[in-house]
Order: sequence, then C-alpha cells, then structure tokens
Amino acid sequence: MAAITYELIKKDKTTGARAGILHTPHGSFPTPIFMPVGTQASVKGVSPDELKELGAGVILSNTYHLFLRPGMELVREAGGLHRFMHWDRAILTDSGGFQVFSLGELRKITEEGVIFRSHIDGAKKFLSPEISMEVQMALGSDIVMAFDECVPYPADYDYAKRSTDRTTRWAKRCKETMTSENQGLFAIVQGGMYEDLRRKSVEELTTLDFPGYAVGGLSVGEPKEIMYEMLAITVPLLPENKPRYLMGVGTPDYLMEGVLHGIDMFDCVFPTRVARNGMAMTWQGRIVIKNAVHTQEFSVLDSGCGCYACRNGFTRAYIRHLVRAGEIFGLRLLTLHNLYFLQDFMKKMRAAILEDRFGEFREKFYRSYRR
Ligand code: PRF
Ligand code: ZN
Repeated sequence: MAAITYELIKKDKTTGARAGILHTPHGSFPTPIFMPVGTQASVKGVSPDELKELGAGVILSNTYHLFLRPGMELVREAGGLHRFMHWDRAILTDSGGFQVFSLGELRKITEEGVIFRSHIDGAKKFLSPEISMEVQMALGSDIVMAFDECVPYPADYDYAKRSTDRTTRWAKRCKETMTSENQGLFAIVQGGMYEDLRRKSVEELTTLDFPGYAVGGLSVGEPKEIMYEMLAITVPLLPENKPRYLMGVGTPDYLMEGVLHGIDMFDCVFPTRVARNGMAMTWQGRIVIKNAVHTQEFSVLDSGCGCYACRNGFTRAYIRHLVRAGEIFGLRLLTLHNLYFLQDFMKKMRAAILEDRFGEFREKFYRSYRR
C-alpha cells in the first residue's frame, strides 16, 4: 500500500470544505488538521507527551535546519527523526526550499540547485532536489515535501513563470530521487499571484501524480483577498482523492478560509511564536498578556478551554506576572494554550463539516472573533 493515503469522509454541500482521514506509517489523523512546527526537531518548549495530550497527530520539521545542524548522518545514526526526537506519530518535513530562499542576499539559484551560506557559521552550502530528498530519506519523515522555489511577492510575470517552470522540473527530479516506500512525496504548487501560472503549475504537477499536493507561495505578504482568490483558482483543480496542504498559514481567519476552499492541512510558527511574545489566541481574538488590563484578572486565558493552563485554572494575572518576570513557565503555558486552541479550532471545524453546519459555524466564529 502507498505510504500516504487520503480517505474522504464528507464534503460540505455549499462550500469546498471537506473532512477526511490521512493515513501514514506513523498513524492516521483527522483532517482538516493543523501541524505544530518543530523546526529544529523540537516544538519550542513542548514535550512529545504534551503534544499528544493536546491532540497533535502530526508535526512539521525542517530539512534546511537539520541539514545544517546536526546533519543528516547524525539523525540517520540515531535511527531517524522519529527516534531522535522521541515522537512516534506522523512527521512532515519541509524541503528547505522556502527556508533557503528566505535568506535573501546569501543565496544563488541555478537550474541544478541553490548555493547559500549557512545562517549558523557562514559556510558555503548547496541544496538541490536530489540532496533535499536524500536528507529527507535519512530523516525518515512520513510526508516529504518537494524542493521548490517560493515565488516572492511581488514578482513580475516573467520571474514568476521562470521560477514556477523550474519548480515543476525540480518536482520531477524529486520524484525520481525519492525511492523510499514508506514516505510520501507531496508536490508544491507555485505560480505567484498569476491565475494562468497557478493553473499551469497544477496541471503539470498533477500529471506527474503525487500522493499529495501543497499550495505554496501564499501568505507571503499579499493582501488577503488575493490569497483567497488564488485558493479559489487553485484548490478546485487538485484531485479530490489526494490531501491538500496550505503551507505557512496558521491564523484562525486564514485557517477558516483555507478550509472553506478545500484545504486539509496547515502549518505555521504563529501559535508558538506569538506565545513566546506574550500573546494568547482566544475565540474572541488575541490578547496581549502584558497589558495592564490583565493585572488583576483572575480568570483563565479562554473560558471553556481544555488546555493544561486553562483546565488547571492558571489565571491571566498569574501568567502576566510570569511573563513580566521573565519566567519561562509563563511562555510555556501560553504555548500549550495556543497549540491546544488551534487543535480545538480544527476539531470544531471538522465536526461542523460532518454535521452540515460549516456555514453557520463560520458566521458564528466571525461574529465573536476580532482580528
Ligand atoms: N514552499 C515551501 N515551504 C513553504 C512555503 C512554500 O511556498 C510557504 C509559503 N507560505 C511556507 N512554507 N517549501
Ligand atoms: Zn487554554
């Protein structure tokens, strides 16, 4: 059997939203799903047991970072990434494409691959479709991402076209290199903000036939209306029996609209990063815990939340104190809360899809949620 299979359970009648199950060699998880990010083989400040406890069935890690440090040979020697980090549920690894291109000045793109300088010690490095696959095979992630170029925003048509065509050629090379039978390779749709390039990218990648498809190159600084327009063009062209993954998206409103357009999987550093900046995500919107209004607030972060922090009655006043005093525990409580919030958010969206009330759920959400 294929490493990754998608089981479609229910389609919403009026929108593109759908509920399913993704089966991987390290367990199955319900979709739509949000994947916490563990860039360097650790979801910052959270143990694998805690991740399980808050309901995570899959996490994301990064080829770029693990390639530079500790290196693929060490992870291979450890028995793969699952064993190395003590996580026995599913892992998706990004290819390094996006991270390398985020370096700006420090890189040079050729048809063969990308030459760049390590952000750690400035050493000259090279990543290509073949090397990215080799590293991801050593890591042993369940879902492997193709090595792509994320078209920057804004980009002129010519640049976007040349880049997108190269991403397709690279996807072909990834497919030829990825020989592991218990790993599934997802292709990444690019095309910038150009309708015809998005269509072309989907057509060419789906012809190559992958076990899953990601929509890349969105949430890169474009207005949200453009992102929604690109989703509306792209997602319906993707095969119904394969999972669809929107890369780097993790705010509640974007998740809601992604699901509405038919996306099944998401990842983002947002919930964990903002937690470390003292921000809590709630059904009413974000709260900045350092604000003076929380000084004497002896209520939890979000009433009704079942996370470790809220369930045990840790108050806003207490967490505010911890964060102001520079206590790590405060940031950990916020991280656990935010990750739980997004797992709960996805679970509730899925239940609404299954019960034919996704539209109502969405309207009710926007009535109480402030961006
Ligand atoms: N490509 C890859 N990783 C990504 C992206 C992409 O386009 C994005 C864009 N939002 C986030 N992460 N490989
Ligand atoms: Zn909570």
